[in-house]
This record gives sequence, C-alpha cells and structure tokens, in this order.
Amino acid sequence: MLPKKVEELCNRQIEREGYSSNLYLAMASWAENKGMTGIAGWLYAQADEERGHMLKFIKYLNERGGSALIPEFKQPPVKYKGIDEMFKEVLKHEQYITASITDVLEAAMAEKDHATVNWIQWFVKEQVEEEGSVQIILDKLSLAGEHGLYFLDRDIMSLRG
Ligand code: OFO
Repeated sequence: MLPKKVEELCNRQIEREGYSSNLYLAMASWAENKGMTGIAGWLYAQADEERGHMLKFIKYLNERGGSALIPEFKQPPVKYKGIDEMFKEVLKHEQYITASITDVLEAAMAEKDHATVNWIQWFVKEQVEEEGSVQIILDKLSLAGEHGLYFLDRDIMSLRG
C-alpha cells in the first residue's frame, strides 16, 4: 500500500510537472513571437516531456492504489526579459523540481516504500540530464553574445539529450 505521505507528495509533483509543462509552453510561445523558432521548438519539446512526467506520476499513483488528483494550474509569466534570463529561469525551475523529486524520494525512504524508492530513480537521473543540458545552453549563450544567438537558435535542437 502506498504511504499517505508519499501519495500526497506525488500529487504535489503532478501539479509541479504540469506547471513545468505550461511554463515551457509560455516560454515557447514568447520565443516564437520573437522569431526564435529553434529555441521555441526546444521549449515546445520540453513542454511535451514535462507533460509526460506528469502522466508518469498520475499512472504510478493509480497503479499503486492511490488517487491521482488533477489540479488547477496557475498562469505562467507571459513575458521574459531576454533569452539569457529565460534560460536562467529554466535552470532555477529545474533545480526546484530536483529538490521536489528529492522530497518524494526521502519520504519514500522514511516510509520504507521501496517500490517508490526504486521507481523514482528514473526522475533522479532525468533531472541530472535536464539540469546539465540547460547549463550547456547557458554556457553557450554566454559565449555567443548577440551575434551568436542566431546560431544557437539554429542549432539548439542538436543539444537535446
Ligand atoms: Fe524537468 O522536470 Fe519533469 O521531472
């Protein structure tokens, strides 16, 4: 049986993954309107992945005898100061998600819920990859300057893991 605390934190994670998806959609839409179609494409793909993460939590909860709750989502910001600032926001958000995944893992460990400890490892690994790939984009942005932004926008999809 799924411990109550783990169920609660998985439901919290459903909201956070769903919000991540909407946040990246909002960023994608903003970038697309600025003519950054490559960056928008990267963000749209990321938004799809986050929706997939939300679905994983929904299905896992229901499979384990819990109840997955579909929440309301707050509206993500509609404007961003620039591409650099936006990707800094992405990294900050992913670090927040990593901490949130760690909360689920630690609760599962405390409750001796080995099934969840085992299942959540996929997310632990995924977060390392996601933070890493956003960090690479930020490094490239700091090298690129205004001129190089064109090339980053053109090539960004090749940086997807
Ligand atoms: Fe990028 O976060 Fe989902 O897990």
